[in-house]
Amino acid sequence: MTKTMAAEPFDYQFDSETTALVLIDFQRDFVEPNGFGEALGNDVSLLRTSIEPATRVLAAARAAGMMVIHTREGHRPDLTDCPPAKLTRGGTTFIGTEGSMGRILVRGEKGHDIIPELYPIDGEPIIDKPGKGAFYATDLELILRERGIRSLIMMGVTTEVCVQTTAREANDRGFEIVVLEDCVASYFPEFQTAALDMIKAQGAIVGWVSSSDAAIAAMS
Ligand code: C5J
Repeated sequence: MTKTMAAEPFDYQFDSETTALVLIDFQRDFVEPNGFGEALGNDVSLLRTSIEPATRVLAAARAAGMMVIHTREGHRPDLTDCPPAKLTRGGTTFIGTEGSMGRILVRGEKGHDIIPELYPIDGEPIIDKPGKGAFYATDLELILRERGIRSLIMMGVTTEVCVQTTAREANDRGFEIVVLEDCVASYFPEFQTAALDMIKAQGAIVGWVSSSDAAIAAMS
């Protein structure tokens, strides 16, 4: 059944059978104190505002029987999948070093895992990605095509990095995307605004921008 979500630049129509909710990188390393985000000098409280609305959307999507997919950014313990250029960014090295939640952005470590508030349940695929985009060097596209998914409702952190990169990758592959503005967050308020503006500009050149309340109303 076709559903309508209030969105910008115009209402978005979708079918919950062919739509997946995608949660990008809600990992401890990004949103909890003492993780990678804070090690880079960021204020993680700016990201934490997205958690509460995201939990409500996640509950609504699960209740509606929609496909739910989670992603995590991180690397193999030997860091063979981490390009040297990424390893040394920011003027110093953090990835792979010991943090308060284990080795930073390394798969299997506590800090790499998803926050308890939004933790996956059985049947929800987790995509482990080495890059910013969730399509690069992963099986996300295969999983979506096998399920007949055509539209992605997106939440996660950070808006202008992994969320926007994934939105652009999805758009180029022919998927429609809707980003929920209060369920995505950035360490930089000006980047949050700019990234959302870029997505919906020029008649939804990348996709649509909506909100948790509008998404929940449409899913119910
Ligand atoms: C970053 C992300 N910001 N998930 N990752 O390095 O946006």
